[in-house]
Amino acid sequence: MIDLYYAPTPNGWKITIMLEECSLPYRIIPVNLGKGDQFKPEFLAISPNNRMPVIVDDDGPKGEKISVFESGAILLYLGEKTGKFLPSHQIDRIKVLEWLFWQVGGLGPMAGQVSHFVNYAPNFPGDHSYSEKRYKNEYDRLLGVMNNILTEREYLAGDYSVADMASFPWVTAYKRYEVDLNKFKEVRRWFDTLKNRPAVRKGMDVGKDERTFAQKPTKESLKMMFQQDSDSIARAAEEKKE
Ligand SMILES: N[C@@H](CCC(=O)N[C@@H](CS)C(=O)NCC(=O)O)C(=O)O
Repeated sequence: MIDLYYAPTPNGWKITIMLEECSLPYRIIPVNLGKGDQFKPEFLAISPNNRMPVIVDDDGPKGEKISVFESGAILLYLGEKTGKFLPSHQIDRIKVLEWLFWQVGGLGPMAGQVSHFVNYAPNFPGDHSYSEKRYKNEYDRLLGVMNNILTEREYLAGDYSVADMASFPWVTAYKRYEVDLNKFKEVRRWFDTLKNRPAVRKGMDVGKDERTFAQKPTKESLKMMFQQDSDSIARAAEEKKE
């Protein structure tokens, strides 16, 4: 059985989508980010970056228990475990890795910053307009990159793969980010295809009632998520040792 440490956010959905696509049995362990579950010693032991998602598979390599953090690493692990959505042929595999790394190093972080400036920055003093524009431009550029490649291929790396599953959740937010997806004809086609996959729908629905990004954040949750620095992380690491 796989335990998925999870909150219903785009990085979490990548993994529920893959687990559903592979029909792997899993159990959700909720991580309440606003309340600081990500800093608890038992969580830091499996997620040193204090972020979800994380999986613990009690049937890992050689039948041993293993934990994996970082959504890209989890998708690779699950692809290798099941032999699904991650080609074994080297040339096809590297195409998937290119787009998976593009997502975890580009689309995800940039869309995440758009989300920060749209959903959370208004709770902090100062003029955030340049920052918001900067990340919205980057998000727009990355959707353009996606659109270009999708004129040549049905999916990001050829066949449907973990690279598509990683990218889809970060495109779903386009309305909240005031993006007209119809401007990106091929992304629209790709998005509509994925949206209609039963496993994608099921994965996105996991923990739907616990979603918080449309709600007004509390002072406590803003502090927990956006006022961490190396000192607070050092304190959490010390508590882990005790
Ligand atoms: N690079 C990480 C990013 C994970 C991430 O940023 N997770 C967010 C939720 S979407 C989180 O756990 N945030 C907790 C916090 O900010 O304290 C991955 O791809 O797994």
